[in-house]
Amino acid sequence: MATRGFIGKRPSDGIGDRLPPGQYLTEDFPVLSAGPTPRVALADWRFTLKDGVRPVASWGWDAFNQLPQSKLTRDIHCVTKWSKFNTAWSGVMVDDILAEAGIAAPSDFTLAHSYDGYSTNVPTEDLINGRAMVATHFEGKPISPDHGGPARLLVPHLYFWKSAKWVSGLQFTSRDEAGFWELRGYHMRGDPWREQRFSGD
Ligand SMILES: Nc1nc2c(c(=O)[nH]1)N[C@H]1C(S)=C(S)[C@@H](COP(=O)(O)O)O[C@H]1N2
Ligand SMILES: [Mo]
Repeated sequence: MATRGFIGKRPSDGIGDRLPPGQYLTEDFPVLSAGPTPRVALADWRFTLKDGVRPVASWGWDAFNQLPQSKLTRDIHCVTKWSKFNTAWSGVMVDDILAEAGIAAPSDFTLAHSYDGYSTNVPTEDLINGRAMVATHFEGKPISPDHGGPARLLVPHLYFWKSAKWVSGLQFTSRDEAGFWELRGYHMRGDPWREQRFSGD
């Protein structure tokens, strides 16, 4: 039959092929935080890049905002199963942060650290080559405190727990070290298209 090749495919309505398995689409923007929202005054804010325990570069708020600015509009996917399409962010690409620090990524593993004590590990290759940014703006406005302002990591192609809110820095590590949720059974990479929700998935 002429239609045989189409059996089993989802309709091309623009939703099915953008929604990873097990996810549903929402128009809201839920807030998911492990604890209370930390308030970080811009005067005290710093972003620090570390190679192991050694700091290699650090920026205060004004200096950080002078780095090259980029925009990313991406679909995001939370492990609690909501997805939101076309979220528009701007900030500084991890590629540009590394370039400004004058280094290439020194190891294959990265831990993102946050002002609330949260951390999450991300394979370095998921942060570079145009994949991830430290976002300061959402939909054209400064990111609200609940959603991670002043600045959050954005790794839109991985489950959203990898996008550390209130980010304070990136630390390159020689081994893959589990972060907050990864220590509690969540996946070390977290690819929504492979449903890498829990360790062992
Ligand atoms: N610092 C920090 N970052 C965090 C979290 C957190 O508790 N603390 N929660 C994570 C989880 S589980 C998700 S789903 C997203 C939620 O981001 P949102 O509140 O902007 O939707 O942030 C992630 N980043
Ligand atoms: Mo989450």
